[in-house]
Amino acid sequence: MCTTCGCHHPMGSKPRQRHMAIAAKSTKIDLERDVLAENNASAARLRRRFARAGILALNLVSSPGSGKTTLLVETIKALRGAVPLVVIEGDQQTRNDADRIAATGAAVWQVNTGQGCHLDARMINGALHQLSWPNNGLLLIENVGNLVCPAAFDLGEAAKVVVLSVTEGEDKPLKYPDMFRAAQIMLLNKCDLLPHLNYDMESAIAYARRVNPDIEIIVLSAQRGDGMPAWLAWLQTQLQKQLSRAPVHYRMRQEHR
Ligand SMILES: Nc1nc2c(ncn2[C@@H]2O[C@H](COP(=O)(O)OP(=O)(O)O)[C@@H](O)[C@H]2O)c(=O)[nH]1
Ligand SMILES: [Mg+2]
Repeated sequence: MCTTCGCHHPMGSKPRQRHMAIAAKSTKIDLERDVLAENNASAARLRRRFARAGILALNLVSSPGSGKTTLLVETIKALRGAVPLVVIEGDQQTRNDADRIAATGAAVWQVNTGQGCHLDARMINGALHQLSWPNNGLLLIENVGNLVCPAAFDLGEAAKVVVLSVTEGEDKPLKYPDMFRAAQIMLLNKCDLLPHLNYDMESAIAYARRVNPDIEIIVLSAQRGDGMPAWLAWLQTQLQKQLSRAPVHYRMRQEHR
């Protein structure tokens, strides 16, 4: 008898091989389920701690090069002194992005994932041991550049912010729907390049709304500054919402600052 699935097909027979393949596949699915369940539990713990401290955690996701770090640098410059904030940078290798953030004066911790294609909640927890918690402020997380795996991994964030640049083509929301479904807002970046491209912005927006009818959308240029006021206003609204969920003693501290 087959010890894996309990069938009585002879060794080496086609049905036996088919059963073995199914058994191997289900082991893989179980393992993935376990990894995600463990991550979800850690993320839920982080989310509760962020809520208690009035921290708005945002998880920035995109393909490599869409402008996440540029956006973070410009956001930090705009918020300097007004909102406590820290940054966690995720990349497979190098400290390049952390150095760009550190040059603004903001506190930052770089996580190198090596072979890993995404950040997970355990990495965020580890990074937070290296940073002071930005109570009543912002935790900005730049995920590894990749429109696939980061969609599945909750980091305890209040929202995923997907950055799509106009040089990537209109159809990315249709090709990578999980990411656009998981995001609360899409920032359509590099709009300064539109005059040089044959890019159909209406289609890009329609595709994003087809996979996620509730997604909020801001067209911007992190480099030139277009759309930045709308993005900063969105951040302020989210900060207020997060703060209104925090316990009263945190809110009072914020009001008396
Ligand atoms: N034209 C233009 N280039 C941009 C804009 N934002 C970022 N870039 C450029 O795009 C490249 C990748 O940006 P980066 O912020 O490193 O992207 P990341 O990999 O998503 O962090 C850099 O050369 C940036 O200068 C933008 O709004 N307009
Ligand atoms: Mg970057």
